[in-house]
Amino acid sequence: VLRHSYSQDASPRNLTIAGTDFPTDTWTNVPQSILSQYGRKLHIQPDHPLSITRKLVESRFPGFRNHNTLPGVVTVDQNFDSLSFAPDHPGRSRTDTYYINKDTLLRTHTTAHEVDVFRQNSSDGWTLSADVYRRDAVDRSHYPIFHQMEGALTWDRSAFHSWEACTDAIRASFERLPNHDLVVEDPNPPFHAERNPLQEKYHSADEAEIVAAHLKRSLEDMVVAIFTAADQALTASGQSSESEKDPLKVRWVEAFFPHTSPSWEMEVWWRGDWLEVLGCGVIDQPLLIRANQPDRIGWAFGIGLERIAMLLFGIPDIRLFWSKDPRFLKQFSDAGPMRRFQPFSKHPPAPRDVAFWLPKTLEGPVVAETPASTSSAPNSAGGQQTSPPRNNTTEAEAAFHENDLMEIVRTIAGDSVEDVRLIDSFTHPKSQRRSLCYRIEYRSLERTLTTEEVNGMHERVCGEMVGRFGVEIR
Ligand code: FA5
Ligand code: MG
Repeated sequence: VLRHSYSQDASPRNLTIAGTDFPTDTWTNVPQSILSQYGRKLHIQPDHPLSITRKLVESRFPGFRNHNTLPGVVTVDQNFDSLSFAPDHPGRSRTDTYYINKDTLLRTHTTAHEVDVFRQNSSDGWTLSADVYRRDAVDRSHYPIFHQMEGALTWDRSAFHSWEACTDAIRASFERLPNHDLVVEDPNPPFHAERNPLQEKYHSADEAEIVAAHLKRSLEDMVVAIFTAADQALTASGQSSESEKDPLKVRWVEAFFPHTSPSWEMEVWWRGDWLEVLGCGVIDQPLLIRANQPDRIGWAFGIGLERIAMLLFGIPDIRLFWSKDPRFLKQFSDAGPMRRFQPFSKHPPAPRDVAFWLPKTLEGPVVAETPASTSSAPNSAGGQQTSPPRNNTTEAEAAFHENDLMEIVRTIAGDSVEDVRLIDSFTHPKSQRRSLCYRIEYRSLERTLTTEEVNGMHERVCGEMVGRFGVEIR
């Protein structure tokens, strides 16, 4: 039943996106609220903090080609199949991803372009920045559209006569990297047979180890350089900075991506917590083979530009990046000097709760996320990473998924919502019915919302919950 509710809503036969018509089908779930933000290209908008951040990161990879204008509509093959995503990977699910139709979607990560870029040219390093789209939680560090930068560097193995010679060549370029004195925690072994395997079929241990060392050092150098530059600029302009309070600290955590192995995430210490800023690893060799580059070996990373920009400028709420308010935009300039964001008056929050009984048909695996924190991406599949495998059966589809509520709220309240979180859930001992209660924090960044306005939005949210999921409001 539920399966069809979105396609009924998105009833047009075609969706027009940036002037191109796409046929819709039962997979279509991209709402108008997302399409209306499509094509803003904040990462290349002059004087925008995301664009300033992008250029800072790019400047740490001299000689790399920078691709910054690839369109966001890609195929399932580009986004998943070509990257060795398993057929049942939860990232493919309609609860996590915006589908235009069963073959076409809004890219969920910049990795969607890796095979194409490598196919064109693999001998240079490159970066690629773009808007990416995910159905996700609502809070101050998550927004359904955000920006990533992909970066990659490869070496030619056929140019060397042995793995050893290739390893020597990579080591030589490794030694050209600058030394930093950053505090780095990296407690794990370079590979782990189960947790973080070497691609034994393709790579020697030495070769993969030196690629990984080059990767880690390059990324450590990037964060050191960016934060040092920001620090100097801020000190010069007499503004205090986060890093004055706390020295910059990073750590490497083992990770899993279908398109790299071994893989890691880098976390940066920020305001008393570890914040994940990027994922990376040794490129999956089948991916390079698909790109017609079987003789190359290399690394890739994917970084969240909002995460870095929030750290750099002290921007407290991810919605601000979308603001057209001059009080926000006027604070940033490509020409520098770099300045910290000065908050303008905060308007009062308006919390409203929605408590409801799930109908019998929707009981089953209620996918409720843990409360969102800044340190992880609560996209239920852990972003483009791996499982916890969710039941990907029709039953699981029919279950109420928290992201469905998130989207209803976003569609109705737009940027006037700051946070949505589960505050209570229980099962009635006799009837066995499940009850959930969510708190929705309405608050505009730009003005004070009136009580009537908030009540109006909240009534529509409750109405949609009843209409779409047949819940019973308590
Ligand atoms: C990926 O998307 C991988 N494709 C990254 C990658 C590329 C790994 C190349 C290896 C090689 P992940 O889902 O963790 O991974 O997202 C990468 C980064 O994007 C995160 O570290 C975080 O900085 C940022 N990010 C993820 N989800 C969000 C979100 N909802 N809002 C803001 N930033 C996010
Ligand atoms: Mg991640």
